[in-house]
Amino acid sequence: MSVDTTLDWSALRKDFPILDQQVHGKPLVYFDNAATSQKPRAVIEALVHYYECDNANVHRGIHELSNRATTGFEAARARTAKFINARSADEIVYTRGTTESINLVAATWGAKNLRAGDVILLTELEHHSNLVPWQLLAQRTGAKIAYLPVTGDEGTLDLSRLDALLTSQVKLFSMVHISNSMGTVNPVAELCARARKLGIVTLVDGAQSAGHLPVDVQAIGCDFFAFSGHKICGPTGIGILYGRQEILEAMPPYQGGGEMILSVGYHKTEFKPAPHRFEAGTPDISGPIGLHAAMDYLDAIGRENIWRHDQELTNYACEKLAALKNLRIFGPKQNRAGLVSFLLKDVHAHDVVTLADQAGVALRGGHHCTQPLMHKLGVESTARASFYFYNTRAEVDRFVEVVKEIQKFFGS
Ligand code: 7TS
Repeated sequence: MSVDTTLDWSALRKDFPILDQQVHGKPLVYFDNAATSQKPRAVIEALVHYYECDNANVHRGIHELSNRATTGFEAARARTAKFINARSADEIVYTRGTTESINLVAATWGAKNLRAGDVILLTELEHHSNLVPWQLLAQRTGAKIAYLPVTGDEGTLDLSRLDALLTSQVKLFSMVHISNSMGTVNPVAELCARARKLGIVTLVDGAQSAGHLPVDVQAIGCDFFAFSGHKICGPTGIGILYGRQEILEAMPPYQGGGEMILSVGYHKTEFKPAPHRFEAGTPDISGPIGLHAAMDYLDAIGRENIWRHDQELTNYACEKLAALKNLRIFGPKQNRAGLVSFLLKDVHAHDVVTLADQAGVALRGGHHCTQPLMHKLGVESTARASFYFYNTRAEVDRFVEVVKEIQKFFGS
């Protein structure tokens, strides 16, 4: 990856109006980026422009505003294809987010292709969004779920177990790219290659990766890739499902309704080809338009630069936290994504988060929708600081000071 060392990160930070405020009388330190990212002015302005100038329903009218809305809506699809290096815009399905993208695959591909006795392979790192849809599908079809295990507090996958798990019963291998609670970066290209050799369909949950490092679905070699607009500086309510064209074309529809049909009779309907077959009803139109602005914004910075910045901050934060006593850090020691989960001895994660909030520092505490992983690690919850390119080393210093104050408060 070539990186640009001349980037002015503090100038970029000024693009985010929300960051310039006080919370409880203290400057806001927003370290909850894994939950959702903040929005640059370019995205906010794209949304305002759309509603002030172009708002109309898509694919219907033959009037000027409808044409503009449709053009913007479809241009964002082509932009998304470029963002993840899909072969064609027809491989991009709009959804509400990562969660709906995965549910769509389970409800369509899964319902058509899985039978009793088949196996869905997941990893022990998965977010509930990549667990529960498969559990529901397994209940309906009689398929079983198997897990590639993680090793200890480092939260890395035990790849030595993969060959034994990739049996001829496995029909789908669905895996997280970057763990939202551990920061692990999984070798998804290698995992997909090993599955593909055996004819196993693959899905990558890219919720934490798409906006943080360059993503190339062809290089990864996955059949599906899912992510959310709101975690990559875009609006809430818009998500993406990438599907390889041949696989999308062979899938039955998701929801039924307007927009997804070619013709409807009282007893029979012909469906549009992918991706429109999967998009029933009036879609979120401003969402893709805002997302388009977000993707332009991120790629002007360069995701290889964002990745480098993420890693620098994470390494700095881990170094400073590791120097504190009675503090347990979770996640890999090397090649960690831009987040750190931790626990203070004898202090509940929620107390850490509540006191940090009083000091203006926004963290997240809880199981991070990875409850089985927390149980495996023998904890109920962790506190988590998650970074993005607009965060600074000075903010990490402030965060670590606040953690020290919390330790002092609890005498831990
Ligand atoms: N997959 C991963 C790896 C995630 O981190 C999340 C959300 C999702 C799926 C679901 O994304 P959604 O946009 O459909 O909700 N993760 C988090 C988090 O870490 N804190 O809040 C949401």
